[in-house]
Amino acid sequence: MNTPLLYCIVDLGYVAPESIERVAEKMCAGGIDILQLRAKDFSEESIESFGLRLAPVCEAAGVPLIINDWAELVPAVGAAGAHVGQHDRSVADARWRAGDAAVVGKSTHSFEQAVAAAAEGADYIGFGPLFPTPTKPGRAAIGLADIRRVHEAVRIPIFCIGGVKRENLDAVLDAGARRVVIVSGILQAADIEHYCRDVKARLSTLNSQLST
Ligand code: TZP
Ligand code: MG
Repeated sequence: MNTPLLYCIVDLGYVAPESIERVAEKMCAGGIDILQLRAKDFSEESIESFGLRLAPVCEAAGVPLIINDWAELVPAVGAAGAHVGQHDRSVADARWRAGDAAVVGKSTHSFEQAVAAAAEGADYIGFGPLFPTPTKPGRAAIGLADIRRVHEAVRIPIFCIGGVKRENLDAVLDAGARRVVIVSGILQAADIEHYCRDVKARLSTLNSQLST
């Protein structure tokens, strides 16, 4: 992957089905690097049709499309890859279903899970939730304390996730994060494009300082 920094999710818990392209277009215009389709409680057929609608938007913007949970839909949708959770199928199984060239990411909720996901062959990990979040109800927040340690131990891209907003971004970056996933902060923003552009600019500035 080409140094992705801002990972966004079209989450059907926040976005009405008829609005998914419009929301994805705004995110892409705001400079996001990866887009995930997350549609809990929808049928496989619905998710395939959502994916087929998002694929051309992502393709036009050069943004990889990742399908949450449904690795087997990656070839039909023409998506770039799939994302699995701790209780989903393995990275290898997801890759087998999604295709050899597919990107496979994994959610992790602790230092140990992060190290294990990298050893399992994940292409990237989500690490969190850092803060309590209504997007993942009932999942305990892990806080910021392990972010730096995870970045020292894990060499694949690490996307810090869970309750990250523009307002707390500095605290998350000060704790050692370099990349983030933001869901509700972006989907509930009055101006999605501007919000994404703002967060992306801060991530780009930080990462260019770190690499020089
Ligand atoms: N995995 C860990 S936290 C989370 C997921 C999918 C939700 C992140 O959403 P938000 O709204 O940015 O807290
Ligand atoms: Mg899952």
